[in-house]
Amino acid sequence: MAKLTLYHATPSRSAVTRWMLEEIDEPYDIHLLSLTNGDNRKPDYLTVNPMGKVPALRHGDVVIAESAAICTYLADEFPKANLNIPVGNPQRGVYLKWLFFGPSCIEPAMMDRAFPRKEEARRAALGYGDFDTVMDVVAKAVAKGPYLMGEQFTAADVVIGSGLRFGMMFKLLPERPEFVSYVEHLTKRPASQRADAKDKELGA
Ligand SMILES: N[C@@H](CCC(=O)N[C@@H](CS)C(=O)NCC(=O)O)C(=O)O
Repeated sequence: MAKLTLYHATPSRSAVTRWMLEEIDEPYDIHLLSLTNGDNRKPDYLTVNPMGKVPALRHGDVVIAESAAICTYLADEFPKANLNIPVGNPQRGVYLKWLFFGPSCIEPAMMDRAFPRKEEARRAALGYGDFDTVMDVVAKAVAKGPYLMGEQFTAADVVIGSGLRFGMMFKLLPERPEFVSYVEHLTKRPASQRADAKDKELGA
């Protein structure tokens, strides 16, 4: 089987993909980069991800960047883990919506709030609309539980759950009761706990 290597830094958004790798329960290697030392901007790594960002994942000859894309890829590539909604299942549309909602709505809404613009942008011009609507839509989706897709835990929970978890941890997102209980439930998963423990060890 083709080897999996995660280009990783801790703490960083790469934690999302480490959790996903633990969920699929396949062997993988870690290529650790120090963001503090600027390893992510060195020529060697720019050939892996010209954006100079972590994470990136190498699987055999293919290299994938962008945490949500990596989670989507792994879920489809390793269907035995039952973390995807396959092509042909009508629910895949909703599943993909949530996978894209993380990087295209939650993340920019959160970062625009953390680093406000000098001039207010028109709501219609922003892909996410406005912060409060994004929060309301996510709160409603996670309130039903236990997972975004109902009874099935999927890669979408890894992406959205991580976004909410780290957003609240860094005080960039409100600690809404729906977010808190959803994240608490997700972080009890053995794969999430393994990923945290391994990253803690790396960071020590
Ligand atoms: N959209 C990217 C964002 C990745 C990202 O911003 N990673 C940060 C770490 S949290 C990084 O590599 N920062 C180093 C830098 O930009 O110099 C993803 O979700 O994978």
